[in-house]
Amino acid sequence: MRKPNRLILSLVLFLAFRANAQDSLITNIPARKAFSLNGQWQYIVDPYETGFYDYRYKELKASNGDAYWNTGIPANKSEKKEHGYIDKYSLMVPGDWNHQKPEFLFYEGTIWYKKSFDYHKSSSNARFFIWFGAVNYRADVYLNGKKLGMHKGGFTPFNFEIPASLLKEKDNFLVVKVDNKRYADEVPTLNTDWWNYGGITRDVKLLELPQNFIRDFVIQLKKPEPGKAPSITPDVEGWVRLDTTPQVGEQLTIEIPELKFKKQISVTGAVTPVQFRLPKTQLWSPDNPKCYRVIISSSADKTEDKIGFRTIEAFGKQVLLNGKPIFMRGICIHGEVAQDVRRAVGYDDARNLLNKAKALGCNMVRLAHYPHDEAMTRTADSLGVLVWSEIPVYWTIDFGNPAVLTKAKAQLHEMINRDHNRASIIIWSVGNETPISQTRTDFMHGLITEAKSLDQTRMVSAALEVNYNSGKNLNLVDDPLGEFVDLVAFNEYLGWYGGMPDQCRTTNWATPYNKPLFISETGAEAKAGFHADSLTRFSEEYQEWYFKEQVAMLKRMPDNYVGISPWVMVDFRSPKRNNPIYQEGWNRKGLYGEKGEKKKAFYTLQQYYNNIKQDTDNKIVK
Ligand code: GCB
Repeated sequence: MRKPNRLILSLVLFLAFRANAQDSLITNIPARKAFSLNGQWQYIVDPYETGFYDYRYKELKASNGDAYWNTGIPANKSEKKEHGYIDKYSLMVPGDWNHQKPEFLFYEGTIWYKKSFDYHKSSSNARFFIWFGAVNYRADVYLNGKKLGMHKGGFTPFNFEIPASLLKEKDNFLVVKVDNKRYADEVPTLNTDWWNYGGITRDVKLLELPQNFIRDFVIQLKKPEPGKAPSITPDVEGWVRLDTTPQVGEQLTIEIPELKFKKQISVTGAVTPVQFRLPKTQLWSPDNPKCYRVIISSSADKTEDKIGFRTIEAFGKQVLLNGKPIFMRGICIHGEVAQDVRRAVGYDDARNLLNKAKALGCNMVRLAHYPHDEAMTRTADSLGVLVWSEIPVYWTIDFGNPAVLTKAKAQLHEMINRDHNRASIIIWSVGNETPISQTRTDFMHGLITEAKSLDQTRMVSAALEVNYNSGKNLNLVDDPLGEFVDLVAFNEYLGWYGGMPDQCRTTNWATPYNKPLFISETGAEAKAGFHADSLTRFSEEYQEWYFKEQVAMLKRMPDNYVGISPWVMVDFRSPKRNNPIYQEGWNRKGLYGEKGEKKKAFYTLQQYYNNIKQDTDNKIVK
């Protein structure tokens, strides 16, 4: 047989993971030696955008001394300065601003952050980047009076290159204008059921990299043969992206020391497809979250990651992990630490949240409704928790606006690129409860197609709409998006929104799509510690009854029912929830209260999951 030529091979390889030429994200940051810019930053609150615009509402000129990206220190005692940065006004980075000062609890608007730093370059031939884990929502970044760039999207990483000549040894003046005002044509839009925490909410780092560094790479098990388990010597494929087009003859080396594996690959362009067979390998799964150290090196650069190898697919009515059916015992999680009323960030928060899910008996989490901190997905890898990761295309986005689709796609790219080596992530979700119309379906279909073109090794889904009472006692999940997703997922609140929990006794669920069916939300509110009879809303007894009725109903789910992630793990802040006695600005659907108290319904769900776990021995039992 003739060998396929390299071009054809490359095209085939690119089908599983597409490297997009426009994507500029530098990934795998935790492995990079970087200069941390975390810590105290000085700030100016600027609700009127005074430091950004002149009175005619045009962006100020860089030369304008009143621009807040310029120093506020007067050159002499006569110079008029109406802004400045001092320690008295400081905020911790990373961290939302809302929890740091009482006066910021409900603030939405602009805050200017400023950090001064010295920097000693290790090499005279290096390139420099500033990298942000996330800034909510819009970030305008300036160094020493020069604009480096602007980014929108509150939950994904981004980076800007710093011209080497701009970076000084002493007293660099870094300013970030952070604006978290909500707009109808942004993603998310004006209306969400969570608090819009503002600020530089994740890590900030300065990266010093070689000229032709390794920007991004994918090393994953190949898309599975339909319905088949990977062999014990599984096939890997992916790509490595060098920053610029490399020299002829350049080689890449991929090593997995624990497997005594080493392979050299000739670079074929800025993006080099990678394909090889591993030696005998332990597959990653919740029961055995085995990750291997993978080292990638080029002549100029070297990086490494801890990667788990597994396959995942929707096959007929089932979801197969490493070729075997799994049932997802999930829970939805917001990226919030309720006890401290703040955004979650870093490994301690990630471990605490994921251990709460494990205590419930979960093997899966739905990270709602936006990409969580990278520490979360990395911790999920190491703890063996399956992950649904989502972009904040939530409710009523401006679906008819092509610019909004572009913004949503940008966030989709950043989410997938950051985490495409995480074994824990099995589902990319392109949105939540988007009301059906042709315009919305076209928009969402566009996102699904984009997600699949970037990564064909995972499932793509979204929380779909339900057609209530479409037959006698039958609720049908027949949202037209069902045709395009791999996993048909829906949210239902039978017994909380409309009716009482005993409605579950006569309700049945189905989907016309011959695909696995997942309940991505269900839940009822209860204020922790409030006890009454089970007919009393907001009592722990009501919530417990709700879950008991749900569990009984789940026993009658059709045979394509593959899992559930109830809403929600912990009570969370929401400005929409204003019952003055039970809510006080909190959505109380948590199975844990805001202080971490376990509500009665926690034990109902835990029991359900324990029973499933005991019964599930490589077969699906509801
Ligand atoms: C939903 C949303 C979720 C809300 C929840 C609720 O369907 O997806 O973001 O918080 O319902 O509590 O109403």
